[in-house]
Amino acid sequence: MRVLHTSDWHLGRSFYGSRHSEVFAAFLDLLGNLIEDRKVDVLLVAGDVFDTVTPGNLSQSLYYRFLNRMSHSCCRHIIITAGNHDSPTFLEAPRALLRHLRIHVVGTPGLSPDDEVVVLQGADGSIEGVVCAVPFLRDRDIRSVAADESVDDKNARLLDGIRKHYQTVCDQAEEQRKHHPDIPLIAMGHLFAAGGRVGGDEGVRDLYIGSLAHVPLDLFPRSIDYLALGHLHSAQAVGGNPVCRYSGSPLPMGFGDANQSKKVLQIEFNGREPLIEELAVPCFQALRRISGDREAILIQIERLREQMSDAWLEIDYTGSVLQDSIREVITDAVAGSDLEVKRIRNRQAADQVLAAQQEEESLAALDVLTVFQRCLEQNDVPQGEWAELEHAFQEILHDLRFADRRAED
Ligand SMILES: [Mn+2]
Repeated sequence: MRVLHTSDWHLGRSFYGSRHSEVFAAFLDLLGNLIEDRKVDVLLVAGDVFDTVTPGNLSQSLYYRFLNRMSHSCCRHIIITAGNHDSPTFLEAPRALLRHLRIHVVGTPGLSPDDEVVVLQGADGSIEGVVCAVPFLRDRDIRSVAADESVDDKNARLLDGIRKHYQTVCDQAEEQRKHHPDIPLIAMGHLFAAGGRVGGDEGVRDLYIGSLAHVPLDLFPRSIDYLALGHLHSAQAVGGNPVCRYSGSPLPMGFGDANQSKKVLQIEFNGREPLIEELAVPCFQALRRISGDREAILIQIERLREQMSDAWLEIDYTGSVLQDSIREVITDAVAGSDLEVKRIRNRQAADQVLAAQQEEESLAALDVLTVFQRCLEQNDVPQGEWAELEHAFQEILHDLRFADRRAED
């Protein structure tokens, strides 16, 4: 049995103000080709299919076109779980219809563990494997709230909730393979496993909100033969365990991970033993980060022009001379080429302005937590209290977001 593991497509994500649906379309074409060429039997998508809880029509159309193509392919099962970016109810809305195409969608943890167990059948109808399709677990899905609990209590309860959830679903899956001891048990998850590396522009803070817990690997039942994770955007085996993997996002999510090689993972099962192969996803849109003083920036742009590059650029001016005109200089330098400047950072100007007059900062350029930290600073809140206040603040943010989602759902 051949399985493909991917996650974090973030369909519809805009890139510094540009929508790049062609890139998403190119990726889904590639994925479809890989599945057909390699005769893949099962596709796992471990969360964050869409970037937002209300994906646009174009993103939805790409998604359904892909699923439609796959329903006519060799791929016998597609299992899609919701990530923290997805609306569980939006994903699940066409569930009954998709099930006829052997596409299983799990948005929220089910009332019964059966709802999260998918039995994989071979072409001849025999049982080939079992999947525990566990979606992103929200705080309130799994944790009972106690009065006056501390942050530590809360985390402990959250971890305990996650542990129990996996245990229940995996027990149910074990029940399915009782008479087939040689078939693999695959579990999915969208969470932050302890030992995972965060890199680039992942929006680390986002990853903590609502699910502060770093989930230790020993929390997962030993019956799992392969753990297919989503949430972190760089592909990796967690904590050196080769069968606990993040596939990572197949597309770069910002200039910060532009140099990472992006992947989808192929897992060939020999009995219960997974044989893993990383399949490279080519770069559909070149991204370049250029930094230096005026001279260095111009030389690098010239070089890219000579290569007829159509890269998107992020430019970081680090020269010691305050250059107000750096934007015009760069605009002139790329004029008439296919290069596209997405972002210019003028460190000198920024530092001076920040030092001189903090009020002049544009609020839009700061993230929410930074603003909150500024408030703590200005109100002389002792440093020792910051961690707990920040935690409480993030919890409120999470709840607000959840309420927004509910409203949108
Ligand atoms: Mn993600």
